[in-house]
Amino acid sequence: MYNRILIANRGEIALRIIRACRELGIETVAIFSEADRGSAYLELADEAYCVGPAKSSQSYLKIDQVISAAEVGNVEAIHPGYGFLAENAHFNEVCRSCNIDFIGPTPDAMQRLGDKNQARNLAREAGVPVVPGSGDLIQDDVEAVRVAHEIGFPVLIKATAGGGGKGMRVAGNDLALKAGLSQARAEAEAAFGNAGVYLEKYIERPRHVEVQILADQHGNVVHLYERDCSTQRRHQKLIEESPGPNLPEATRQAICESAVRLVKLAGYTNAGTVEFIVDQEHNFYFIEVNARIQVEHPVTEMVTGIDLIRSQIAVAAGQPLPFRQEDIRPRGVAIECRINAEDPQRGFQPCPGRIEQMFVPGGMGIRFDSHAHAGYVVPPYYDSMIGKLIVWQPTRSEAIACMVRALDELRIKGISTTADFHKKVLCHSSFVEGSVDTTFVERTWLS
Ligand code: MV4
Repeated sequence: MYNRILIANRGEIALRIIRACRELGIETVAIFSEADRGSAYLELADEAYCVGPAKSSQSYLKIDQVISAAEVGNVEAIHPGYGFLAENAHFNEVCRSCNIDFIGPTPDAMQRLGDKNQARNLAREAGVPVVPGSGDLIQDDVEAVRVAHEIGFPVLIKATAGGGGKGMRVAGNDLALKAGLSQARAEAEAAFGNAGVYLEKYIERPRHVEVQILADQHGNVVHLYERDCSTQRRHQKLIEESPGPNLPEATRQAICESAVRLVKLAGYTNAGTVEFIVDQEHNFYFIEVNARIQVEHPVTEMVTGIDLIRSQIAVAAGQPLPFRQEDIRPRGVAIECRINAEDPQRGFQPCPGRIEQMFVPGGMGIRFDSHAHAGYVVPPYYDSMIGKLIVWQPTRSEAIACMVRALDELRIKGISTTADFHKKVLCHSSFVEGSVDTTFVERTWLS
């Protein structure tokens, strides 16, 4: 096992990883930008190094600066958390060439699955359902029109280097398809330096269901069941839960087994998520793989009892998974609400600033993963998430009631947060029924 790890991240996930390391007896080296200098959670690390000015492009994203901190800190491994450099195959490669373990998949697996079209082809090969669409990247307008007529409109144009909805265009006819194609290409070229696009049939009102997987370096792959992340706004997840509500048991098993087949074929190791969309008839389709730990990983931890960060570190260090698939039994229901420094009244505009007062909820089944506290100043430079409120209860209705109670108890003064908005969502009949799809928030609150 490692003696010393660098955490190439900030905020709640840096704190989450520091906590796991302390429990494992691993020393930690933290990094921070000038905007995060003096953040209280940095005190929990054994050492902390400044990697540059506030802007992430000049600090948390600077590979040479992060590697320098790792060299000076004399670490054996780097945990990238999520965002920043977490899915950067080049950074992953640089870590390895400096003899530092990257806590995540190999650069090869990361690259293969990071290309959405390649991942889609791999899914097909693994016998995992994909949305009807083009067999490969689209070469020209003529091919696009031919494919669209085969599968039927509306179609969705997707950038192969995309993700989180960037470079996507819906088209309902030939004309819109040709226009959308050049727009999507231009957007993808500008954002990712890769203009490759493919076509899929557009699935109306899908649910977003993703499967957590864990794979060690000895060929063992398990899934940790699914999360439903349909409660989102503009590709920003708001609420996540496990298990997926109203998901037939046979569908759940088929989705989870599909995820494992894909991960095995890809030679993927460490923790990862396989994303699916599920239509109104419970047909499921592979969408993409997230080659990292995700924000919403705690709901899976709560229902499986497995610490995902600890598991990531252990498998990166070469340990075999200490459990088999049949040992993993989901229990109860977990829900997570992302507490963001945003004003839902003003289109979820970010609200950085000083937290004047803060009261954190507690009691049975409640977990609050946050680096924030009274006196903490939310910097304007990074994403606006300041904490994650997670509850666990034996049943879904108890979990909803517990979350509403916890959100009532949570007091954050000085800045606006998404806490009250979550209460409205949780009390809405569609959420209570478990029938929310990815269009629910925008249809219901046009925000
Ligand atoms: C889709 C889709 C409908 N049909 N693909 C959005 C981001 C990327 N992860 C995949 N996405 C979608 N792909 C087809 N063929 C609808 C979405 C989608 C979505 C998916 C998951 C979570 C939220 C979403 C919000 C809008 C659209």
